[in-house]
Amino acid sequence: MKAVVLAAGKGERLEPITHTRPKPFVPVLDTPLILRNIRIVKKYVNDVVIVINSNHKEYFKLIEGVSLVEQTEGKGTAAALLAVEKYLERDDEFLVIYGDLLFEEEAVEKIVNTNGEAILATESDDPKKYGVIVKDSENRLVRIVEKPENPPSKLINAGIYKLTYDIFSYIDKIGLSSRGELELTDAVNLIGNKVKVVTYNGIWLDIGRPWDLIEANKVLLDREKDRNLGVIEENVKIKGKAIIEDDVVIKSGTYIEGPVYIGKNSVIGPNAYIRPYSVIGSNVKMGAFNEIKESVIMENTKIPHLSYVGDSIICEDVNFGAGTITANLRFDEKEVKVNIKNERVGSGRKKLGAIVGAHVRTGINVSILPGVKIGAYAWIYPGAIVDRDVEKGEKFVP
Ligand code: TTP
Repeated sequence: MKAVVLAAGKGERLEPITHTRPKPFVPVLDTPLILRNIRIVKKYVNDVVIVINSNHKEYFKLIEGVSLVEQTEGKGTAAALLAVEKYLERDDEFLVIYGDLLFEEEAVEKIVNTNGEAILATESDDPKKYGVIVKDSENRLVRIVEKPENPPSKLINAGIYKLTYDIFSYIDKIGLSSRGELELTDAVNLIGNKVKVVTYNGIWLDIGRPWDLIEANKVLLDREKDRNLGVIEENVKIKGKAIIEDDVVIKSGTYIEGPVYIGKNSVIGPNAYIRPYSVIGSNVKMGAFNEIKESVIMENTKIPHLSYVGDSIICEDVNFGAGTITANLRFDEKEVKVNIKNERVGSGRKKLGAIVGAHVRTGINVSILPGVKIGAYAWIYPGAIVDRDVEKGEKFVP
């Protein structure tokens, strides 16, 4: 069986993280999401085909043992699937998997072991945001209702399907959705009750907005086992679970409260404070008197001294000047909102700090307010209070 991974989206909602990488390359515990997913999927299929955006070829070429197909026409999940039509055989059954999902092996196992066409469903506490699944008493699909105001159930489309070549005749019959896309769910609705609904209760998250990345890393941290492959100097306190990779050095006076992840070659301390759910990538330098909490810090970033990073995402190769502080809580303690595609969107988090794109430089004494996004390559001049989003490459002068 083949698996088709749909990974040709633009990932605009995930900016500025996607200023420098395609969405499927966001890191979960320092591994690009797509590599984790391919590793899982390959246990069940003999061929993985990834549908990619032509602008992202250089990234996907680095993945070994997969076939790449470019989506050159149309927009939407069904348009993406059409790009692989000519690579599939008429009697093939194949998996279709959205490229921005975090899931566990059981999800794939369950759908592969179901006879005929199937859709994976999972329960959500906030079904309104997703495609809600209506099924009959024999667990057959009645329909998928996109983002309903009054969800008929808590069961949502988990973005993993087993389909046959017939799907292409249904795609021929659908038109563009209200958002101007060719949607796979519209074609699956036309197949109707031949499609079995397979319920899965394991880890499931779609990583669409920046704060989803903090959540994805948290969920995986909870599942991982302790391991310590690094060098821990004297007088370091580690409380709870810590995953410390090869060649990490934790310098004296550092206090770590798990669960935390520290990627290979990173140097922490002396005298740093690493709080729960901090995920630090490889080759990161985090020097003296820094406090980090529930944040994702990507590879090659330097936070040399005197910073506070809370509930934030700091992308790769960022350099923080001394005294760069992220604020993560509003005075009124209301939900932090973030600009996503020109709209103010509630993050669902009372605590959310900054989302800082790759290669950003901040000067000394920079303060960044909650929910602010800083585009890749921006420079923030010393003493700035960053109270609005900063464009990619912008020079922000106080
Ligand atoms: P979305 O998350 O709906 O779209 P996107 O990835 O473009 O993100 P954004 O809205 O933030 O710009 O896509 C769901 C999945 O389908 C995702 O894994 C990417 C894939 N996809 C394609 O392969 N081709 C497409 O044209 C679109 C829109 C999505």
